[in-house]
Amino acid sequence: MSESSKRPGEISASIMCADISNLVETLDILESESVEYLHMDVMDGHFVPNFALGMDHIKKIREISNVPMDFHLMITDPEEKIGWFNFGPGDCVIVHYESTRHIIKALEAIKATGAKPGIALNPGTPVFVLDEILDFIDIVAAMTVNPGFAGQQIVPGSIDKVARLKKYLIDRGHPDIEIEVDGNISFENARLLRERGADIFVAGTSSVFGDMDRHEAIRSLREAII
Ligand code: S6P
Ligand code: MG
Repeated sequence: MSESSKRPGEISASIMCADISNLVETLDILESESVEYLHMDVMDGHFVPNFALGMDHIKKIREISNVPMDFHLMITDPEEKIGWFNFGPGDCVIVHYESTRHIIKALEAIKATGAKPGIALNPGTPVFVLDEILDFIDIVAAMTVNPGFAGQQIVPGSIDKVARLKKYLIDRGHPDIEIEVDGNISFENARLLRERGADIFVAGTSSVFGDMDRHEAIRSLREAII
């Protein structure tokens, strides 16, 4: 990637990893540090073997924070559930390629809300599945762990996959599509992924919600993704 074509790296803080007993304080810190997105993991216990962030929880967080939301829907047949949420301009809404037989329908339903549509690829899903949907997306989220849980180790090969994804998007005439990376985005992995073309970094237990002071961790992650 040439330096001139580089967009600023952005942070999407994984709310599933935040300590619920200090949530208001944490949301204030994220806003004061100008974190670009709140990463909202939604899990249905079917597409992934876990549950996360229900509708009431999301609604409450919207009332407390002005930071735009980056929804990661790990749910089966998302096209049937887009209307459950209150998505709008400024938000990103990412659905999994593997979660539906009607992926274009899901992406069109997201677009109609005014949010940016995105597609997530599991570590085992090849980049070429994007061939027919490039005109329908603003973001590709490359999962760097198998979705379902925080605190996992990066899947080997996913750093190289981001380099291949970046080249693929440029070769197909879509350099404008942003690349998000999600899973074990440590300061070091963030730096390596930035070099390979990632734009949006999901910050969980490996960085912003680790042991370091929250402000210091956000600033260190920013330095890694310049
Ligand atoms: C995992 C989920 C992620 C995690 C995040 C956790 O299914 O999609 O967004 O919340 O990756 O980060 P970490 O640093 O604990 O892996
Ligand atoms: Mg996620």
